[in-house]
Amino acid sequence: MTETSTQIQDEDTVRGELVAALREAGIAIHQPTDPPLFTRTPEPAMVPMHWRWDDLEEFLKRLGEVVALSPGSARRTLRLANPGLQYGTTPTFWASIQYILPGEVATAHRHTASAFRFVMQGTGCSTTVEGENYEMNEGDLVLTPNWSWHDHVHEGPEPMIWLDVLDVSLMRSLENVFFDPYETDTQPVGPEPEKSWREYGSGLLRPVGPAPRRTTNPLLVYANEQTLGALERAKGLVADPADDVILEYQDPTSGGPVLPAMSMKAQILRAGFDGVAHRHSGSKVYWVVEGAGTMYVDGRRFDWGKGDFLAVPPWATVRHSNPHGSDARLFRVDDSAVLRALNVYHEEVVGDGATAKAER
Ligand code: GTQ
Ligand code: FE2
Repeated sequence: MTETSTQIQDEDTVRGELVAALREAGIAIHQPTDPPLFTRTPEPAMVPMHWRWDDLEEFLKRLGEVVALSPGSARRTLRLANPGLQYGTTPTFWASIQYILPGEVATAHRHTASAFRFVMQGTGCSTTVEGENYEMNEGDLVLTPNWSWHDHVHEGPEPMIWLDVLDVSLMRSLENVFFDPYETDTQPVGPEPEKSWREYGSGLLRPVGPAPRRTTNPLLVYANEQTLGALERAKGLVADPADDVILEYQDPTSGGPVLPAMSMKAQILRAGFDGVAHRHSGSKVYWVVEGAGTMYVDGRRFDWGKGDFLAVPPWATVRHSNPHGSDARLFRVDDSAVLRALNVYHEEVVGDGATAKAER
């Protein structure tokens, strides 16, 4: 053995003893075998995913036959699980598809995770949020802000299907999951139906009085027809090179995101649109409301159609195209709101012509 290798061996032994002593004391030091803590750019465990409507619809029917909604049980849902993660659809969200049959009641409870419902199919179900009752019509976005009591009652003739997204992955990583069941199956409905919508739903006019200084969004429902109208108007603006026609649902009192950790967008990719590649901080989930198209995620190709879901990992490069003859419409939720609140949101165009679209 040469002198150098003896020294190294001694160093390894001494270092090993130190590491063991430190571990006993609840202390770590960087080890050459550790995975890097500071990667130059994010290296997400989350993987891009595509769930096709044909498969989901089949599973929903089977779920309806096999899983009963017994009183006190939570919800009947298909959870979109990301195989790269131990939990959730993205590091921030669990997206689920809820299936409720005529006559069923999804009983009242509240939790620290904020949630929303985006109605996919059906009619005749309503949700009550803190005593305000809202019909759930196709294309409506209905909020369940954190810690608000909520229950869903289905009085329509057909099964009802909607997308639920909760920021429960984030709550879980912060270890701030709280949950309360309500004392009865449903909560009483107050004297002013759809109160928040009657007060704030126009987005243009509001109840009189001093400007509200609020930290929470007072509006609980975003009706489909208003979204469609807004998108139609936005078609007259200059197209976004990456996203074509895109609008964010807003808190009408602040212009901020609809929920603290969730930014929702409505988007149209017009027939023939071919976007530039871009990426931004944070993860997102898409639902295809209408039409078909192609999404390239870090070079992987996903040909999507009506009813499909896609999940995009943080910082993945996305390129949209719609090579078809009719417009496609997407609903999306992303966690840019969290990253903006922490001043770490960044977005950029990727590849040729990647210039100053960056925002810090
Ligand atoms: O409808 O309240 O998909 O509490 C997951 C948790 C839906 C709900 C989910 C929930 C709900
Ligand atoms: Fe809930």
